[in-house]
Amino acid sequence: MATKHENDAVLERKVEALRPPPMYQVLLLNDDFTPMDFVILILQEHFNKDRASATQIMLKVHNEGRGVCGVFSKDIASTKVELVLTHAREYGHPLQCVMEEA
Ligand code: TYC
Repeated sequence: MATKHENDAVLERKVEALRPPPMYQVLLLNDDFTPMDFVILILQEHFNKDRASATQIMLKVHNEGRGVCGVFSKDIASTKVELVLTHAREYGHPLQCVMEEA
C-alpha cells in the first residue's frame, strides 16, 4: 500500500499534468556599445520581427534598459538566448540576452 508521502507525489504529478507548462520571456538588455542596427538584425533574424517592430523593441531597450523579444517554452527560450549570445560574441558585441519565467 502507498504511504502518505507516495500519495502526495502521485497527486503532484496529476496537478502538473493539468497545469500548462511554464513559459519564459526572452529579453535583451541595454549596453552602451552594441550598435542599434545590430540589435535590429538580431530581433529580425532570431525573433521573426519585421523591421518596424524590431526597431520599436530596440528603442524600448535603449530607453528603458530592457525589452521582451518573445515568450517561449523553457527549451526554446534557452536555445534563443544561447544563439543570440553566440551571434553577438562572433561580431564582438557585449549584447546581453536573458530569460525569465513569464
Ligand atoms: N544602447 C545602444 C547604443 O546606443 C543600443 C542598444 C540597444 C544596445 C538595445 C543593446 O539591447 C540593446 N548603441
